[in-house]
Amino acid sequence: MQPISLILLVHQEAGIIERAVADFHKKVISKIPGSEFIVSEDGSTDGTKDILLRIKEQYYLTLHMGDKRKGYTVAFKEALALATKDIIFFSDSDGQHDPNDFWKMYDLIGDYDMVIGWKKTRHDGLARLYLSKAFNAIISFGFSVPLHDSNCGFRLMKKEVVDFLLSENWHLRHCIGAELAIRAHRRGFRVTEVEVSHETRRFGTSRSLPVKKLPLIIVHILSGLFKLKRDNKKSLTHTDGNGRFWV
Ligand SMILES: Nc1nc2c(ncn2[C@@H]2O[C@H](COP(=O)(O)OP(=O)(O)OP(=O)(O)O)[C@@H](O)[C@H]2O)c(=O)[nH]1
Ligand SMILES: [Mg+2]
Repeated sequence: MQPISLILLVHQEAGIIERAVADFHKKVISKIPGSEFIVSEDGSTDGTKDILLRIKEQYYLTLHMGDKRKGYTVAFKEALALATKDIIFFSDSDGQHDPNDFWKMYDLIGDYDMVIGWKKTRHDGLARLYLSKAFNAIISFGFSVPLHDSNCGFRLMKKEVVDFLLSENWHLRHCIGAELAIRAHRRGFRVTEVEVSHETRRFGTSRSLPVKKLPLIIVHILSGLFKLKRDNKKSLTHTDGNGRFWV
């Protein structure tokens, strides 16, 4: 078995983080010798930091912590840069995913470079479900990446893809998972999806789409997608140094 780097992103998860770490350790890390367990936390004020420091040695954690909240995308990029193994597994740490689903992905990584979770039966509010459907339709038609859940926070990637992604500038602060899928696909990496289970968030409140900020978030996503599309055109455009170009 090839060892993996398992990454959990954490912000304000005092109610669930110990259970989540124990679960991922028992069901994944302890079964693949030589693997590493990276936890990237920042800005928590609810006791999450103390819990992580207490369980660090018990679960052999590589802790990456910061006092100020960095936001999901920055935290994600920094955590990916810490991974040293050839296969990198990433999951949200809010207890909504089942670590056992990792094995479906691991079975596929010989044939694919990125395996993304598809929360087919999703436990989120109605508004979020519709927004997600619309978003994935845009990704599918606009970028020819026909995934049902392109932004899923549960995925397996080869280090080669991650190294490529880390070398690029990212635009979609609110949907970085989808952007990574698009960039990998565009570069010719093999991207696929696999159905995973999804539980209701039991601890803490849902934070990812605050109603008040929704209009701004949508504008930001659309402008990010536009930039991504433009990058795409640029990368498909060749120039000969004399101002002539072809596509
Ligand atoms: N390190 C770090 N982790 C974060 C940050 N924001 C969110 N996370 C973690 O990223 C994961 C996903 O964030 P969530 O807010 O749960 O996003 P979501 O799953 O789309 O939405 P809800 O579960 O409905 O809130 C969780 O495990 C969070 O703890 C951040 O700024 N820094
Ligand atoms: Mg969540």
